[in-house]
Amino acid sequence: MYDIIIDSIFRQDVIQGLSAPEKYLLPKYFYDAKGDYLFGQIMHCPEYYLTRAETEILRDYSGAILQACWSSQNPLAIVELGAGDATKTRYLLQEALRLQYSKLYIPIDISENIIDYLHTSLPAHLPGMQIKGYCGEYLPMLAEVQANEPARKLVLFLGSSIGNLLPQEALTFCQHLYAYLNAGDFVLMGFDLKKNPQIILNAYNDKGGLTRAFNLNLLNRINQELGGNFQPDNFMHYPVYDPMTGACKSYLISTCAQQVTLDNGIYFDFAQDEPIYMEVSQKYSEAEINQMGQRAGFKPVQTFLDSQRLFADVLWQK
Ligand code: AVJ
Repeated sequence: MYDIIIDSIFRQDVIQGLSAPEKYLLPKYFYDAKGDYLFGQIMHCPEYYLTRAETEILRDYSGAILQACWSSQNPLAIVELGAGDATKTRYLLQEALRLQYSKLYIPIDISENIIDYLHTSLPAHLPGMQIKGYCGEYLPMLAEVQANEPARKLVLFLGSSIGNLLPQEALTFCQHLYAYLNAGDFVLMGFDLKKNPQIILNAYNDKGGLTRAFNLNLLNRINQELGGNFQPDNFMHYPVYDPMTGACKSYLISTCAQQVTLDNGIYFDFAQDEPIYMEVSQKYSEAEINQMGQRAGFKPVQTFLDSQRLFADVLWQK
């Protein structure tokens, strides 16, 4: 009879990426259990300034952000795309409770683990806040939230997650986001700013080797889940930053000619010094951010910067 082989999306994406003339892997696959752990370590390492800068913004300006969204008409639901452990968001949610501006938090995350974790861990920190997690891809889940929850929305997209898209793709994402929202809804989006290029490069090349391990972990994940035989030691972590375009790109470079196979017999040949494009972490100027918001149709409300002007949380309204 027939062998019915149902490939996982992960397998399909890996095969597609490693068969392409310019090899690539998708950064969303960094985040297995080990990847989540390593990213948590990266967020605390001395070179990775992004998390500290945005935490400062939310700690200092949550009140101002919420005041700018205030309306007497109807209550606000706070929706978050890619909630993670919501450490930074807690400042905003606690302030929203204190001001009685919102008592509904809707985290959207691709990880079931994250959603379960938020449902169990958050209530103790946020008495009176209702938490309704949605598990899935950002925009389909946002459509579902829009169908189920009539409240006005403040949609959070923090941490420079938008940076994993190239500027053109980011604009398209913002246009889609705009289309899914109702007139009057708000978006608070986190952008990493262009700055001294060495500071940026160091953030993706930490001395402790966490970012290196984070990238190599995706090869380990392919070994574990797809029966691959990658030898991570045969790949070199190589981040580059282009101060003109603002693109910080990470590559893994094959240090020798080698072949890697998956458990289904599919194989990939690597030439010596051939790169795998792993991730872009795009940086923006304030002017570029404003232009993107406007092109997507949003009205700029206010920009919030940390004291060192490393990072921007930008509030837009539809
Ligand atoms: C989670 C996409 C914001 O690009 O800065 C950190 C991921 N990669 N170090 C970023 C990441 C390497 C991070 N984002």
